[in-house]
Amino acid sequence: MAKTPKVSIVMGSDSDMPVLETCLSTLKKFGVEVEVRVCSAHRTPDKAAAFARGAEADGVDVIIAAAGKAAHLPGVLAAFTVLPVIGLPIQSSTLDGLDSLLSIVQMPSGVPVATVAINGSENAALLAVQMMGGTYPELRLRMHAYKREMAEAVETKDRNLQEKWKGM
Ligand code: RP5
Repeated sequence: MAKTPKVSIVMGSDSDMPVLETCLSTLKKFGVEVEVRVCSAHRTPDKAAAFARGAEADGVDVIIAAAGKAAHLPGVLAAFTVLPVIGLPIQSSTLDGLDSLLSIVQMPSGVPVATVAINGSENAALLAVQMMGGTYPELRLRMHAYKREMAEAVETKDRNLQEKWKGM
């Protein structure tokens, strides 16, 4: 049986889950198999290492790792796997997510983490789909359709605004 595309969404705490709902639903819309895990680089470091080490054998194609504050989870997972890791900085209560963003994006050479915007949940999912497009042709086709629909939606908004303000 052909393998289905699979993404692991890993978050540092279940308090991150509200941000990840969009990520989850976007991946589901593309027909991607998703597993959702809580795993902390600081509170459960051994689990984080074991998860990342086993992800490839578990059939995971891409890992999306979300974390806030001193957000080391994406980098730690990337250290233990050759799978692509997308880092999703969570907006924190004290520094507005700038702490999370910088903790995730400033990886040293040799261990990349593809970082999306603070709370950029949808883009994390779309980037994962695009990364898997070379392996799964149906995902690439769906991404083409997604881009067309997005452009059509903008054109509809443009027409509606022109109509509304005509002659004013
Ligand atoms: C990080 O610390 C988590 O990713 C979360 O964003 C933040 C706060 O975690 P909780 O104290 O809410 O569990 O590890």
